[in-house]
Amino acid sequence: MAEQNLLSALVSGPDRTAVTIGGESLSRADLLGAATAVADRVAGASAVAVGAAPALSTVVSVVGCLLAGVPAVPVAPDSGTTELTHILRDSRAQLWLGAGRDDLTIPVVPVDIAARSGQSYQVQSADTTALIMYTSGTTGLPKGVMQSRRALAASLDGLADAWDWTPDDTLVHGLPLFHVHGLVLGVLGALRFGSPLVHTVRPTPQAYAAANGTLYFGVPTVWSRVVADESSVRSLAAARLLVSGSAPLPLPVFDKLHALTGSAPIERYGMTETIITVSTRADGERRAGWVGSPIAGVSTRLRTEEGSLAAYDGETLGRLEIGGPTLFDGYLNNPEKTAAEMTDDGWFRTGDIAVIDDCGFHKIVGRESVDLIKSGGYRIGAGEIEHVLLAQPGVAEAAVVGVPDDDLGQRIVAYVVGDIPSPTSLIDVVAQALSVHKRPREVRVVQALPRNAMGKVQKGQLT
Ligand code: MLC
Ligand code: AMP
Repeated sequence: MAEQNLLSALVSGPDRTAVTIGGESLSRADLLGAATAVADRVAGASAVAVGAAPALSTVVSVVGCLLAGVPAVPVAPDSGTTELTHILRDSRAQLWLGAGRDDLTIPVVPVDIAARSGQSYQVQSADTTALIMYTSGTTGLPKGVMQSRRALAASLDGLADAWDWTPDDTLVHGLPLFHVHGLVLGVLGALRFGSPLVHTVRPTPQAYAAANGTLYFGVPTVWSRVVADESSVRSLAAARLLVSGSAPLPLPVFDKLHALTGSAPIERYGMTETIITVSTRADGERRAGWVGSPIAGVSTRLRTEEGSLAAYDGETLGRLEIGGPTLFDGYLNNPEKTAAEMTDDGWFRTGDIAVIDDCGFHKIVGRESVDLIKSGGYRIGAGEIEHVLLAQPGVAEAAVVGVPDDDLGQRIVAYVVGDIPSPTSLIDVVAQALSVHKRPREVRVVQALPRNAMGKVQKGQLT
């Protein structure tokens, strides 16, 4: 079974450099030895949290958990205490892998990337939960998305097929290691297919240009910054594929990448709950604004508001649903929410509005809810931020929205009502309680929030 060897090239390929982060490298044999030493420390735990800094220790930790069959819970390195406490409590993580911090309530296991163990672990079943990845909803605190080894493997294999991803590729990116894009595609994909990974720590145009890769991953904000730096973008012309995902790629950025590198970017679409499901192909059409067709094994369908199937004519809008082996196994401790997002026949309701044309090409048009914001490719729930703001002295009401932004796609703006002497200090409050990328970029104090006759805030009037 393919999925039983989730990290197949790492465990059975010839020894060569596996991962380089910030200039420091581990060969496959050394990564396996160091990760096995982690597995020795965590084996038997029900779940283990990983302080997912952009460092080799994160890769060693996650691989160690996978070897031992222990679900890994990646945590943003700048998670504030409110977010961290919730994730640790909800996941019941028993250990923390990585650098310690003052607000930890569980034992810290330091990760030594120079440690080696030769212990051997049984190949885990495909049903085993590999990762519990926390992601924002429209309201409340982030939910733990349970991802099985089967789901990860199915998505990665579908993408390898679409992109002709082989050991001859050198993968380059600098994305965070606590989300699907950077961790699943960007690390586990490289270890599954045996392409060396160069992680640039930060996804800057200069670092991408210097890395000499063949396959590059970025969110639209990264590509928008790349095309603004002409010398960097021209040096990416030698790459085989530039791949964009996690948010809509603006048409001018697509066009500039095409013009300045000589080839159009690959766009692909996914979610924490479904992994990556739809993509354009290395050998297929690349159409600006469109994300391609379902990868092998994945099915999609569009529902109209009335619940019937929408026409695939490239114009009729519908709610996108996904079926197939890449789906998650539910939200941890939250069967009601899981049931609410699934259809009776086992498809996942993405919350995205899309059109599909008669060739099966998909275009993501927007989201059903204004309360899920995508900023810099990060998914951020308005409710989570409003909750933090409302707990601050003087804040009587709060409404958080995403407004269009050339760099970030959407920029978080908080509207607050109350007696607030220092509105900008509210930005730091959110950065410290949740995480830095969830901070509003702007706080606007207003006399009242626009409400309808029922008293519901009309967020459409704020964006
Ligand atoms: C600023 N900073 C503050 C601060 N204000 N720190 C604390 N408190 C404050 N009030 C500091 C930050 O710490 C940071 O410092 C610096 O300012 C810049 O922070 P930023 O503005 O947040 O970074 P920016 O450069 O704007 O980030 C852009 C970006 C980032 C593209 C690099 O948004 C990013 O990495 N996005 C990727 C998101 C992603 O991977 N999503 C995938 C989800 S999976 P310093 O020193 O650290 O620079 C998914 C599925 C799929 O969607 O389909 O892929
Ligand atoms: P996340 O759970 O963080 O992975 O965010 C998933 C959401 O990101 C999806 O539901 C989409 O709204 C959005 N998304 C991902 N990829 C794309 C893309 N290529 N184009 C448009 N939106 C995307």
